[in-house]
Amino acid sequence: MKMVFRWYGEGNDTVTLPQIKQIPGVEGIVWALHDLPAGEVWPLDRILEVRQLADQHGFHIEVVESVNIHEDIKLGLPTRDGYIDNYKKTIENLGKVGVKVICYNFMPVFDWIRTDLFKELEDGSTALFYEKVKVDSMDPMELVGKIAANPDFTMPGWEPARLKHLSRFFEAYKQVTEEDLWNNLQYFLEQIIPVAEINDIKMAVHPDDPPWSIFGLPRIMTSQENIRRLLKLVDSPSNGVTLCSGSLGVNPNNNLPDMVREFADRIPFAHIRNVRLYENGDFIETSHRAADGTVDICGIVKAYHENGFTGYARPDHGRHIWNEQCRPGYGLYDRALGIMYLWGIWDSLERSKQEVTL
Ligand code: CS2
Ligand code: MN
Repeated sequence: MKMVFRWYGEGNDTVTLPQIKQIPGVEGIVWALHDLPAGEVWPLDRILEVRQLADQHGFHIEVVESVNIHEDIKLGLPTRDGYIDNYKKTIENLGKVGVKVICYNFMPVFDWIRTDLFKELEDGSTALFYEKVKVDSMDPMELVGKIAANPDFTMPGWEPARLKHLSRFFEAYKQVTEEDLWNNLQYFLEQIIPVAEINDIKMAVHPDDPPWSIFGLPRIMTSQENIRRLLKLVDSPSNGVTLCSGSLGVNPNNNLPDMVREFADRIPFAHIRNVRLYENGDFIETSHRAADGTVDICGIVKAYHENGFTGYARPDHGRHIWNEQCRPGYGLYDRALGIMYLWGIWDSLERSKQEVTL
């Protein structure tokens, strides 16, 4: 397990590289050129700047999250071919600096969605929270209206450029079924996977968060069965998955340790985090400790260990603790605690293995 840590870049993150350096066992940063809109080619000189900065602190930049997919590709519009060509050029440029994994998602319009960014937990810390009934009853046009009334409205993790076009997107997706989305994903993968192979890069799709349809939009990266289908769309080691325990884990039917076992050799990147699911379908993000949430973190790490996992892993989100002011879900403290918990499980499993073989 190669530990990495997401970093949003100089001036764009409250966490600094010297701070990350002091978290045990972190070898690389997970990065992106966040200012570039989806669909543009990532220029080599910009990529090299990141490498130089990371080099100064002894970090590798082998994992990128995300190279976002232009909406026209997901919609299957005729204009998609130009954007796919750009994507291929970005893969080539990333290959030149030694990038090994590109995480991306195939969610229409929205990336992750929550109803509260700072919901208080029993201990006074805060975390990202999802109130099911609120999202289920929300009219997406209400959101469009809110954005129109307040041009400064943003959502963390969302590209402002996309927010401006919400109503157009909702209109366009009315025609797109789940099967259409599958076809559009296949079309995209058939073109880019050969380029990824040549450049020694593994593409790793991130599951949908939450893993069900919202606002009537289709969502397909939601379950074990669907990940199995994804891997068969193009049967290549370069077509893989970012197995995110927090995203998939809010559906109690998703058995994460089982997924790790089944997909082991197609998981180049693991996101490991915990959530607490309530009976009414609400959920809140918790510390990584298994007892704090409903995701079987110990079982997941054990499954990775048993399968000799040599891919990259990151703690994904954390709570906001000790009054840290940070990007929602991306503080330093709780993610660092999460890493120590993951190492704790991992190292003790390693030790037991050594004792057995001695
Ligand atoms: C994050 C995602 O919510 C999460 O679990 O890891 O926002 C992730 O960065 C993107 O979906 C990747 O494209
Ligand atoms: Mn994730």
